[in-house]
Amino acid sequence: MRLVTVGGFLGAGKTSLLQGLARWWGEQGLRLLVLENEAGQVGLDDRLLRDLALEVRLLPGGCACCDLQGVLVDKLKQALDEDRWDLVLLEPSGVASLASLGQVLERYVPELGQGITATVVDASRHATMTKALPKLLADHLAASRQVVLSKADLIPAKEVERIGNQLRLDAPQAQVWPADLRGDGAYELAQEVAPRLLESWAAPGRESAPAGDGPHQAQSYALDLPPNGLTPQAAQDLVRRIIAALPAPGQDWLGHVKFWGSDASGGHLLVSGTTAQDVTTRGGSPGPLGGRSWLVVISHLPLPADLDEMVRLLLAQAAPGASLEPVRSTPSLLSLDGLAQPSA
Ligand SMILES: Nc1nc2c(ncn2[C@@H]2O[C@H](COP(=O)(O)OP(=O)(O)OP(=O)(O)O)[C@@H](O)[C@H]2O)c(=O)[nH]1
Ligand SMILES: [Mg+2]
Repeated sequence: MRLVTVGGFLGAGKTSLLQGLARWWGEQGLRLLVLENEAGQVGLDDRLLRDLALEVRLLPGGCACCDLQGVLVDKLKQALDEDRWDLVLLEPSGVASLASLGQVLERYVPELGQGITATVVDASRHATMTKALPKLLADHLAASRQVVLSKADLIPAKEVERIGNQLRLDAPQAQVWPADLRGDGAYELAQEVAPRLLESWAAPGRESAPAGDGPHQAQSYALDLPPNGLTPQAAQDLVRRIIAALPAPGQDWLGHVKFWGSDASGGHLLVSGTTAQDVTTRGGSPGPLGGRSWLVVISHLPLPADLDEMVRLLLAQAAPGASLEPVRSTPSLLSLDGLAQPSA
């Protein structure tokens, strides 16, 4: 289970973006739980989201990063125990500090790491935010690798461009997406942003990242392993075989293949390699892996058209009974930012 947080100031467009993301991931077959934190006692956004047939749980009457910390932790632990969610989408209140949220997660729900964070910045109120709440804005930007510049329709294009450039300076680790989130806008944006969010799980926003270096192709997979279905050694072999099967293996191929899995006690394992020779395993020495796992293939060369089939075949050999779902059907373009190494 992964946690995706959609941060941003009050009314910036968090729920709008979350709706688009949820629709996109729902169509990919991911099982979604939404946690809606409302500063007010009554939830409205959760009703909006329930209309989309999403399971939504409400954390009303305060802020998840401070006064409702305990409630948030309980809800996340409950979701982990239920063991039926691929993604939990959290919308904190518009005044939540994302840095504080990250600390709460690390301390009380370490299974989730720092989660994945996107931030929505309201273009039409950017000037006001920088004057009135510069620390909150900086907090939101620092935590995120994907920054959505909403309400771009409300101000002149030149102004959108200027703010976008400013945000890229303020948050050099982030990709910035000017958008109109109304109507199908959020859903259309989600097709670009959602896969990148899942790819950035290994590289939290707060870490500085190498500068972008041109387009690369990436393909992510959600795997379902039988209980205890894959030994850590077999996971390492799987990554090695995938790298070896890519079109230009060895020195001519520049890329990264990463596998993430967990064992029955919640221990995590990250296997990654850039050549068949340098495949390494990091994580808390877990036992046999099972359940939801993830695989990401990133390449500077076009990925083979039959990559899905190839990966499915290699997975079937490594873990009979496992299934695999591409997180998006077409390989996406992303910059080298996505390749930042996770900490061990
Ligand atoms: N014109 C325009 N309006 C937008 C855009 N994105 C969101 N809105 C509107 O802005 C208002 C707030 O959007 P929400 O998605 O509810 O914002 P939020 O961040 O979830 O708000 P809170 O949860 O209350 O903090 C709604 O009326 C949206 O329709 C956009 O890109 N352009
Ligand atoms: Mg909202």
